[in-house]
Amino acid sequence: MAEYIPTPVKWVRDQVEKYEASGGKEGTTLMDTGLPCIIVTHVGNKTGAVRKTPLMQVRDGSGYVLIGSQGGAPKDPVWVHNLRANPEVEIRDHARVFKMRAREVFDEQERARVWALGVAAYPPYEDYAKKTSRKIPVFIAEPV
Ligand code: F42
Repeated sequence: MAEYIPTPVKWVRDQVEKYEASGGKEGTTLMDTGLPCIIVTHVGNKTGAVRKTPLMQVRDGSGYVLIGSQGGAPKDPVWVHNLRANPEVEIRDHARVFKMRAREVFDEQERARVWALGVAAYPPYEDYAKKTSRKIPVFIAEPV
């Protein structure tokens, strides 16, 4: 198994540690919003290292919608590059861990459908989309 390299962003790294150490009982929401998160484990496209990224929990049937918003920043989060290169991911949703495959959504109709799921789960996604000219990448992770 490749080595895990934590994100340099402390509050995010701390959330991953709390979420995993508690077996999905703690650290499962975005700060004090009470909104649920998942942890996506993926492989760095440059280092080959194990990377772990908390994202909002956006259910789509037995799958999940992964939204590369990063708060509406001008650039895509780099986990997007990892998923494009290595689509095999693990998703931890509270106590359960699933092996999944992430596929980027390009079809406009499908994108509209899953974007609506995202905004319903986490309304600020809409504000983030307005804050940036980049097209926020959207993936669907489906059970393998
Ligand atoms: N981010 C979102 O985009 N969407 C969400 O819904 C979301 C929810 C959320 C909930 C809780 C929480 O704690 C954080 C949340 N975030 C959300 C933030 C998310 O977890 C990430 O921190 C954020 O999206 C930025 O992702 P990032 O992959 O750009 O992380 C950076 C800060 C990072 O870790 N960079 C590393 C570094 O050393 O600078 C490198 C990481 C990496 O993957 N490197 C690759 C490698 O090969 O190892 C190379 C990547 C490349 O191609 O350059």
